[in-house]
Amino acid sequence: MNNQQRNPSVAVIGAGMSGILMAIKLREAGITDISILEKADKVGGTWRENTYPGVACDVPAHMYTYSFKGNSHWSHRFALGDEIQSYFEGVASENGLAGKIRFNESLDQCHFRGGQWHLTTSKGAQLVVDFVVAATGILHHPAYPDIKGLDSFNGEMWHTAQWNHDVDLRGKRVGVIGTGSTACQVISEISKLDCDLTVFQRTPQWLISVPDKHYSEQDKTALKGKQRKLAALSRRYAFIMRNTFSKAVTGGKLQHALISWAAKRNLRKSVRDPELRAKLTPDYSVGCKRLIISSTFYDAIQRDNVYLETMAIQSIAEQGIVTVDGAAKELDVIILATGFSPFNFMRPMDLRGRNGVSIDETWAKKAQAYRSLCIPGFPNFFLMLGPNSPIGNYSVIAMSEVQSAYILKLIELWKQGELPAVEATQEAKESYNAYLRAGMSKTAWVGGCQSWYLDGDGDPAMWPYSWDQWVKEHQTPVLDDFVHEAPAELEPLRPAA
Ligand code: N01
Repeated sequence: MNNQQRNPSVAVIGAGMSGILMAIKLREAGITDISILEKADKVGGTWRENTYPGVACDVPAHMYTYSFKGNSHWSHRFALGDEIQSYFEGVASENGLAGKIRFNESLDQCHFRGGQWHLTTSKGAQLVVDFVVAATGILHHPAYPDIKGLDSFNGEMWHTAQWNHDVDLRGKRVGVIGTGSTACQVISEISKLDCDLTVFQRTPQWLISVPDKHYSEQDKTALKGKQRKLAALSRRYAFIMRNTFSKAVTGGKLQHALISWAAKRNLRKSVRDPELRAKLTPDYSVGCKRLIISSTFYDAIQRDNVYLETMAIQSIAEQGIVTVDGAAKELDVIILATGFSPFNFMRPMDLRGRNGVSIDETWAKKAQAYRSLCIPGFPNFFLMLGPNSPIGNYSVIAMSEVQSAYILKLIELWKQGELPAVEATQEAKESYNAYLRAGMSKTAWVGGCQSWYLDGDGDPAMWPYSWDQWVKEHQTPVLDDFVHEAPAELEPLRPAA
């Protein structure tokens, strides 16, 4: 069947970084029947949600932009969250998207019937579309720690992704649980306040210090309106990140040795007190957990008003936190810097593919996809930044650009009649995941630690190969990896427009 004449209808779920990108790219490809659903009242995704003190991107800002829209306004090498939020709002608005997004409307139901997707939104609206792109993000479901008595605390408590800006931390006894990337940013910032801060560390982390350059007005002016210069700067940073951090965690022996040396030296040089240094020294390989880029955390943890508690937490009580040695730390505020549940993806949406099979059933054993974005049994459904898409310490924007181009190629194949529906075969998914598994053994993520990179089976849900390999493998869809017979259920397709 040839759908050449058809302007497919596409629903994009989420108006964060990848949803904005997908909508822009769909329009550039001449696809105009686009519905964008956004659960919140603004674009921005993670940068809208995370407003904690010190929130910043630890990927250099000049490469944390779309390739088609450099930004001369960044104030620092590692841009602050509100600047990044403004950037995404600006791009959405310049591309005329803001007025087109259905804000405060999430997707509750998404069922495949009769060759199309039937959507029901939180406002009760019904939509029928040919394609769905779930641009719902990875790290957006706050993970609450499974600590006894969590709800019994009498003071204020919140997760970093739901920062309570009404509470002034000055003069308060504050406890932070966690020492991941988020915690390091929060602790660096709030330790400057006149508060009594206790950091509860379960596992120490490796940190790399990269100076956070400040861009002067002169620097910004020199880049203003110069898209080629900005693109060159972005490429330079991307080259450095790929050939250092990303290679170090995906089998590059020399890069791993260098990064390990830098992390260990950073700890040695930054923390003079041997007792504190011992507490901060991980017992696993560098890069096993996500490398933390911070030039401020070690200073912060050594401030007089900051205490590092390494005794495991036994419970949370009305007055504060009790550690396993029976000691109780009285607190006014507890901040949960305990990360996210990365395997929920688009859920809790009620997503059902062919024959009414739900995503929960499909992913009961493991969240897997073909090329991170196609799920067998879910035709014409794409998942941006799905399972195994994260690339160690690299820009998710670059990854999403490759994915959006690939999705458009698949839609084009459908338009050309090469595919009755875009659905990866079960075999292709299995063989793709075997290929991923084969690459994991040489990565740093299997270096004997626990991290959000690992799924319930302890397998890293990451891309274990190089960036170049990622790009190369998304150049041309392999037709044999897709279903070619239109199951009865795919009929009838809508008549040509
Ligand atoms: O979360 P995490 P995050 N009792 O999962 C601890 C991105 N990011 O929000 O290591 C005690 O890394 C847990 O301890 P342990 C980035 O990709 C990017 O910090 O499991 N502690 C750990 O210390 C990053 O990797 C930027 O033993 C408990 C912490 O909580 C990802 O987000 C900025 C506990 C969780 O660390 C997630 O980072 C910030 C418990 N029961 C974040 N449960 C950028 O700059 C958990 N912990 C782009």
